[in-house]
Amino acid sequence: MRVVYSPAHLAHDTVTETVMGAVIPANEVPERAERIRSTLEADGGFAFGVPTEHGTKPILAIHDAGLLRFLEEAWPAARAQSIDRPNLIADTYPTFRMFEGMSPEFLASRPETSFAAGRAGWWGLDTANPLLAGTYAAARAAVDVALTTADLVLGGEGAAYGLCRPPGHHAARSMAGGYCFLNNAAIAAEAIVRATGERVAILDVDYHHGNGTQQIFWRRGDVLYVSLHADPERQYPFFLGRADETGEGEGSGANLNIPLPAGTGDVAYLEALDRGLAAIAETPGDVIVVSLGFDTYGHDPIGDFALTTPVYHECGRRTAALGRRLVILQEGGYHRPSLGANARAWLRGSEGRPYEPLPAGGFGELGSDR
Ligand code: Q9C
Ligand code: ZN
Repeated sequence: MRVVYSPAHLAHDTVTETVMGAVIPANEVPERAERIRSTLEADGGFAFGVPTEHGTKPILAIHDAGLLRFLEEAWPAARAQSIDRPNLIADTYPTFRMFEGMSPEFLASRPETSFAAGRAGWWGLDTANPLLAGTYAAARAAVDVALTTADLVLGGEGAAYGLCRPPGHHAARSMAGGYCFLNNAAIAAEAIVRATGERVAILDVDYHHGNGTQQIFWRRGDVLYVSLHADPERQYPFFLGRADETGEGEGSGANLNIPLPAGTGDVAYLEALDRGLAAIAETPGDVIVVSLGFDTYGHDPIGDFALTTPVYHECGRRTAALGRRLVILQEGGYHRPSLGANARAWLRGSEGRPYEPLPAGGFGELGSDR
């Protein structure tokens, strides 16, 4: 399988994040992508390539120009305003309640403010999108990775994998959040729709609901969004991801959320996956964009599912069994020692290659027997 990877992600070198106000070591770190890269390289069955530059046009087909401008300007602006910190994280966000009773027209006329910390709140959902010197270049490179992966599939590959970092599915049209800045999968899906004129399905198997992807395609009938995720009753992003969110207007019925309980294991997960795959099979189209997360793994530090490494192989196999072409893009997954093994298992399954567990201690696989 062809793999697209860019070292630009290394400069988005996050160090800390906060959980309910407490500072903890960052979960979304460069080591994640490096673990996957080295395991796939050691496997020998993956051919690595670099992304080609696609410019801003495909990004602006999905995102507000103001968000992109903010991401580009934020770090230099923070420096110019003498915000002397290793990274910029907002602490004030314009929740819709701030504007209660004010008209949409009035709201649309509000300026984003010029102070860097205020702008970060204006364009952000939460504190989990730290801006650093290398963040903008990394986010742009992740988009190029996604678009190059889509190009490979449009060019005839049955499946290709984009090792995107930072991830993308929490980023909405005008909002970054949840470790995400630009929505790699949504940008790729839109590019495929425009190139083929056909419907595209997005299968989101990250542990978290992809609120950004749902928002972007909410009123669109040409992009089906199917997501398996932790029930937002107990998990981020809390305010979207429920089963009764099915799309509106042209997009009515083109959004399927499958929220799952804590402790979800291999058997229940495969049942839910089959439901999602059945919905995709009912919708015309030849390409599936997979938002692939491994925070569903049993040892993930921020998840509460109980999946094992071998089940990722079966998930890849069942997804490929739909007979559609696959643009597979990396999203989350934070148990670093297992990331390579889990990605390798999923991708091998999707190619019809046998699971063949890594030798114990081989490439850091843990829990293959769980
Ligand atoms: N600091 C993805 O998996 N909440 N994003 C973290 C703890 C945000 C996860 C709170 C989790 C975002 C792509
Ligand atoms: Zn996630």
